[in-house]
Amino acid sequence: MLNQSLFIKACRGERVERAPIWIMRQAGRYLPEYRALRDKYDFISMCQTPEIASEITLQPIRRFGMDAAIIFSDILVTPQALGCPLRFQEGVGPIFDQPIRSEADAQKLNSSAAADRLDYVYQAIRLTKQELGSTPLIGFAGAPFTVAAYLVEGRLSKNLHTIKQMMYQNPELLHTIMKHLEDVSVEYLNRQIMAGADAIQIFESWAHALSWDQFHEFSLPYIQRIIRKLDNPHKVPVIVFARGSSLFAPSLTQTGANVLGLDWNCSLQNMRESIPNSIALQGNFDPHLMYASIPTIQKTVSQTLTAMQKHSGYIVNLGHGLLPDMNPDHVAAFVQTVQTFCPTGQA
Ligand code: 1CP
Repeated sequence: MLNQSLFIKACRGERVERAPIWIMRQAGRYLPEYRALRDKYDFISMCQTPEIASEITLQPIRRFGMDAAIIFSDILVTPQALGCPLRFQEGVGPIFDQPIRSEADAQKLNSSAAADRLDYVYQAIRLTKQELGSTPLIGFAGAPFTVAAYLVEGRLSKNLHTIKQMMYQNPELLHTIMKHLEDVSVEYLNRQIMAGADAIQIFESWAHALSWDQFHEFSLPYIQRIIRKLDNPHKVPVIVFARGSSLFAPSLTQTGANVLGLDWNCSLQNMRESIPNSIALQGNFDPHLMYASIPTIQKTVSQTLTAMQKHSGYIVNLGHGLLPDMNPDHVAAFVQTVQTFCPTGQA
């Protein structure tokens, strides 16, 4: 356990010399060293080969020295472990050729021993921990609704037409599917913690597509139950990231999460004032800031850090992930500005 690292201390709301930083999708296609590996292997093979997954996890840490690493994998490995064939198509993204849309489809989901089929992730965590030294490693899973969105739609869908239809026409079926995802996620996260993950993050990347009532029926209780059922002997911090956090953050404080990951729509300061200090905050720069000039990045980051310096429990991140066409030099400037930040008057 890396209790004294900046990141873990900030997750616990303890005072730190400076805010720690890591970035969603820090391992990925914007890095030439990732693309070099990707030219040789398909995405799923990279996830399923512990040595490669570990190497990709370490790439951004070597290049930029972020204050935490996140294990290279994908949220869609859980339905794959439930028996749903998954493939990634260039230019399209993840595809389930047999989406789950009926009771008969749902009966094929097999959650017993599903977490065992994800052993390659635990192995990747063990390997990565040996290399990381004092940098903490984050494990993760998708929240059941976000994962179900891909599993029911079959592929990335902008308006979630099919799963929303299911919500109104056959909500019991959706709950059945999501219950399988809940069960495998609990076991999967427990096993990641056992393998050495120092923190875990639950991604509810599609929460913003839900109405208030739908969020409280199809998202919140699942996240709540997953966190409650974790067997977390060393109390590794639990981060919940939701797009739509600007609306749903007050409810998300009821999940038992130690940290809330905020999207870029909300004011960090307003959130800090309304969310109890026992919960740390993570975020929430607009990812597109990476397209700005380096001086603009430096100025924007410094302004936020200045405004947040009186608060403990703050972890710098983007409000969503890095995109493939982002310039690594701008990412470097972002990380460096955070790590060398010196508030005015305290130089
Ligand atoms: O072609 C390639 O090389 C694959 C691109 C890629 C990468 C690098 C995908 C496909 N997934 C990942 C890695 C990944 N995905 C990580 C690794 C760790 C890191 O952050 O560095 C993580 C945590 C994820 C999680 C993930 N996958 C989410 C939740 C976070 C988010 O971005 O909202 C989601 C929704 C996915 C699904 C997914 N995986 C990949 C794609 C193209 C998609 C669809 C994305 C979309 O719907 O827009």
